[in-house]
Amino acid sequence: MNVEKKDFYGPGAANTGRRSGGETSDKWAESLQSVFDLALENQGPERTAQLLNKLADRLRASQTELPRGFNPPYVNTIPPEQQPPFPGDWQMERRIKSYIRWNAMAMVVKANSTTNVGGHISTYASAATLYEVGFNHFFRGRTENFPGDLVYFQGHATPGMYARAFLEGRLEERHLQNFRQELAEGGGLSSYPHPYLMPDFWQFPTVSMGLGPLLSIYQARFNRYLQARGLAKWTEEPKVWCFVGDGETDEPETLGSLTLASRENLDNLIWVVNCNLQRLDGPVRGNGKIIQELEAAFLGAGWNVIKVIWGSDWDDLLARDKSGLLVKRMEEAVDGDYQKYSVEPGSYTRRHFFGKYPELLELVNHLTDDQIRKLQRGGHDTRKVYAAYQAAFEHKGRPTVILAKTVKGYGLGEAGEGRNISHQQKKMNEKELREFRARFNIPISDDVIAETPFYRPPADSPETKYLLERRKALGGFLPRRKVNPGSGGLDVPKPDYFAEFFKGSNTEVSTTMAFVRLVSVLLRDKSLSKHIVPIIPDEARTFGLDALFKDIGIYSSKGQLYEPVDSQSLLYYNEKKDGQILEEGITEAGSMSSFIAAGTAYATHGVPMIPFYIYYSMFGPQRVGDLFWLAGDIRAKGFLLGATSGRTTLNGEGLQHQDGHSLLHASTLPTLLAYDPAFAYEIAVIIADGLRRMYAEGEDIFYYLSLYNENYAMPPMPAGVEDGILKGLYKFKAGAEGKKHKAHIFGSGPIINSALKAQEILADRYGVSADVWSATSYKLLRTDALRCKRWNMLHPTELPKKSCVETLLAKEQGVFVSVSDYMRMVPDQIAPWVPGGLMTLGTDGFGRSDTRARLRRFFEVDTESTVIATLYALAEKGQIGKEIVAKAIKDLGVNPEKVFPQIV
Ligand SMILES: Cc1ncc(C[n+]2csc(CCOP(=O)(O)OP(=O)(O)O)c2C)c(N)n1
Ligand SMILES: [Mg+2]
Repeated sequence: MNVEKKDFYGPGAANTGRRSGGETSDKWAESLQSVFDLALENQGPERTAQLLNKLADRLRASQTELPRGFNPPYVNTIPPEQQPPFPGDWQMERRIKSYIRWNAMAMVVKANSTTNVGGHISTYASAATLYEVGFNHFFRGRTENFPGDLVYFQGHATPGMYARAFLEGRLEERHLQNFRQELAEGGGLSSYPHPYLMPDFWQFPTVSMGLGPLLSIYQARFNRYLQARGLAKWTEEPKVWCFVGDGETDEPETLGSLTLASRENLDNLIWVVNCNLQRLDGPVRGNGKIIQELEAAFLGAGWNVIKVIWGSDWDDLLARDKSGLLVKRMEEAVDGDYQKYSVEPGSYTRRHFFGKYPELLELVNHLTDDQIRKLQRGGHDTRKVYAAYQAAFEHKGRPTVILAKTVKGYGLGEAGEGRNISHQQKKMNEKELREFRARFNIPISDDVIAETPFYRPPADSPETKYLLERRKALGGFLPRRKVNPGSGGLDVPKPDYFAEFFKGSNTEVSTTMAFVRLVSVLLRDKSLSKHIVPIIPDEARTFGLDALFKDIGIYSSKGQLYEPVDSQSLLYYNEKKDGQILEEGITEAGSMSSFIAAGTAYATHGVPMIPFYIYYSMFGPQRVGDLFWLAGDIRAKGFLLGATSGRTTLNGEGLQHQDGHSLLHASTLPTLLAYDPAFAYEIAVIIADGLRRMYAEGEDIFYYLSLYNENYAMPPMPAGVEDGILKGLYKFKAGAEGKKHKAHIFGSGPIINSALKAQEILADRYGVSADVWSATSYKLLRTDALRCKRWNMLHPTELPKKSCVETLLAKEQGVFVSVSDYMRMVPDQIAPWVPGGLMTLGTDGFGRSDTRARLRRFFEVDTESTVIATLYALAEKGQIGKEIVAKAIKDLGVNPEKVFPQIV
């Protein structure tokens, strides 16, 4: 063809219509079409697709933009001829599934007949086949040499998981009766997957949407990391399965890390997106098609995509549709239409779906309306789902997503099948129950049906035998969480191992530097070293962790395929296949997910791992608080290090970086021990004890430490303060003797230096002896005080218990002041138990970029403000005159009319 290339293919050619319109173009189209048909006939579809791709490459080479958004057709990815034979007993599995459906529904209906504790019927109803094919054929349980496949169940599908465990004999009727009534006598079943509440059952919390999918990616990658470091205890690699709602994919966390999974070739990861086309309020994409949208996103991200849209009943129709009109109609209809078809009778679908083209009406002429209504969606067809799972299981090189089309509330009929109210449906009347029973053939008699009794086939029934045999063949029950006895029993270093930190140093260092030094010491410990997982979101150089790059390397499944630009330097960027550092790039959510995967390895893999996740403290719970909460639920262990802490210690960075509130967030987390250490030895004492409690004693807790970037000399550890450091408060330096007045200043982090300088001024100029205390944890002090107070309230006639704060301060005279780089509410937590009350200074309000000195004056946490506050506290108690305070304000150069940093 002698075409003037530039002219023909040139930009805008199509728009200008040059050589593209009229008869000529029709002829071109016709001849291309006939070549295409010939290729299809002789070479088959796959080969034709390859040829088309090659041609497209040539077009691309001429710098022509190809049409984008090219989506494969709206049909199953696996054609019927490639479907493997189904290895199970299809009828048997259907009966088992029906019983589970019934019990899952009954559990919710029962719970809501006497209480209003809620529950969901329609999510599991739509997903039953997706789960049952997994349970009967794919999900492998934990055995001696195999940790079990790691399955993230959709949170709202829990009734189905409990109902299955009931059939398996793992749960009894009394458990099901108490679904969502955990505080009932004898206990109950938690609403959703919560390892904290059901530690022998649930492994992964998923109900906060988006977090399960995100975690599953990092879990699959962490499995590879364990393997690369020689710590995995398996002969065959486990799969990570994650069940996701189609509505859930709107959460940015769900799709946010897809490319990590493909980049890392995570073919150990399988997602199943239950595309029931609905979320809570209505359709997910009423005006579009969620499956096509997701397919494009996953394909673009490099995943293997398997669509399971149509059930087997459609195979014949599609085979007979030679013109492609049926596929065209399938693509025209939007999800809102498909939702309607699931609700209306077959006559409606005949008229509105097939009826659009006379040829299609003819295609379904042989079907009754009822048969049309029953044309199944792929996600409800055991054989189609099996084929997809099998292909996903065997796929090599990429993660797989299965996009399965289902009907929300499948089987509920008028009670909520495919309706917009489906998600909230919790009750069913007798008529609806009868219909459900008939549809799924449940052997329950008329006289009891109104009570929605549970149904479990007898132990010697073929169904129970089949179900148990399948689980046995697959290695045991699931979900199941198991902590091997002794998995906490690591040989952790005794506190004296950290002697160098107790000695103090005249060299000025920050607590961050002290921590980095401590980690490098731990990394030299023979027995502990291999368990350590340093995690960092692209801030290693900020915190000085780059010192570890060379020694332990950065984990990379591909090793290092290039010569690093800084290869000549000592701290070069050293990526290794068995690297130990997880350098996550700029993703706090991803880093937290790695923290959680590592911090739960003691349970998921029976290998205790010790994550040290160090990050910009401002981007901790404020940024990814829901993952912090989840870390508690999942019983993750490890250390979170909020570096560059403090609203004034991190100077220069301003409002969005300077953190003065993470410790408040930390106070909301029930199993988190939160510390605000001032000195290197405090860090060593806390981490040594954390290692002991979590990894030797096996406690399911985790730690947060604020770390700062201000350098100062680290003092030696005073004798006998370890207990105080761990409990939250100890006297660091007593005030001068022989002064007229007495005061106590609690200091935390580097701001303790304001207290220490104030101590001198108060003694020298105002006759006040001020003891300086290091307050390492207001959270722990408060919890202890609350525990005592509550006990005293409930045991009013017994000898009252005294909290740690009360005991420590009982004999102290004078006033109490606190100063820290955090909001006042942090120390305020213990105010009710401080004799005479607590005068608090803190950094309430938005940060500013400026020097530390100016910032500390602005927020009133500097030396001068501490002196003034102490004098004022004394004046308030009438121990000194108010004019002394006024004079001090003047003498110390503080402007009493300066702005109040807190806004509202
Ligand atoms: C982060 C978060 N936001 C909101 C909810 C409340 N919620 C629970 S289920 C649901 C709808 C779920 O729709 P979809 O993901 O499509 O799941 P389906 O039940 O349809 O399978 C919503 C909004 C939640 N659990 N988590
Ligand atoms: Mg949905």
